[in-house]
Amino acid sequence: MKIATWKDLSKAMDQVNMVIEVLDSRDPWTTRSEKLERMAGEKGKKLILVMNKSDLVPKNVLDEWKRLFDSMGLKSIYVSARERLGTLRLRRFIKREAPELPVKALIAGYPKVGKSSIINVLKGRSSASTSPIPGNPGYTRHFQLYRIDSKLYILDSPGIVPAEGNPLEIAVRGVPPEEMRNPIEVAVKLLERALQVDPSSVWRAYRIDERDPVKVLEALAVKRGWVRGREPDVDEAARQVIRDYHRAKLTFYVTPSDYGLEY
Ligand SMILES: Nc1nc2c(ncn2[C@@H]2O[C@H](COP(=O)(O)OP(=O)(O)OP(=O)(O)O)[C@@H](O)[C@H]2O)c(=O)[nH]1
Ligand SMILES: [Mg+2]
Repeated sequence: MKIATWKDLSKAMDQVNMVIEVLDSRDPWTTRSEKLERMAGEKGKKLILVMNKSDLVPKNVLDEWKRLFDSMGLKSIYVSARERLGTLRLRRFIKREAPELPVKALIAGYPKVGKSSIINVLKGRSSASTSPIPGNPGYTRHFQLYRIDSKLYILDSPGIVPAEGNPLEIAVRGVPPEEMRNPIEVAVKLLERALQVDPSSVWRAYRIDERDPVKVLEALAVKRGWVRGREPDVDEAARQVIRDYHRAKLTFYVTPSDYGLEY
């Protein structure tokens, strides 16, 4: 799977005058990249944060994140590319924050936060290709410039996987589930996180009433009839759990207070 290197990203950033950092609303804090933000700052590029997938999170929680970012002096907005919520507002917001018009903006962020989907809703039709799972056909491999309208151009980019980032997000987004060396380890961490922040998330997704992540994987394998020899195929169940997080079948969200953040 191709991800953007920092060198590529730096070159792309030199060609624009604005950076749109896309975050997953389910966990905007760990899908931020400090390095990306620092690079934008050093290059003197205007930075805005877009929390996408807002359809998966209650509005009061989105407002909390927004207030936190406000208090940090970061300009942010939440949208749902899938449900086309807030997308007209987003277009106006980008233009209002733009240092000049017409503006060329780089859209960047972790894999699968919905960068290409945002371009498509802004354009009003599917131009940039998208995919549900990292590395699946349709994911973004190259930088490509899209004309949204006469005043707005957006440069799409492959996902970034910042070395300093959160290990779970890196593991989940940085490698296609099919290619993971140890999907069980990743799925167990993901399930631990899900059960910690929302104990009912596993039940909602699978109708499995277990609190131990390994038992959840075993139960899922049994339920789906995935066996290897006579043992439940826990590897397959692990990959499924990771895919289900991307597809938002297994879903949970965090709030600023989950990180002890105050504002
Ligand atoms: N629930 C929900 N899903 C979304 C939303 N926006 C995008 N998605 C889904 O998220 C997945 C990833 O979207 P992409 O637009 O391919 O994400 P990307 O950031 O361009 O991904 P890469 O190019 O691989 O870095 C797709 O399956 C989209 O359908 C949204 O607002 N809500
Ligand atoms: Mg993309």
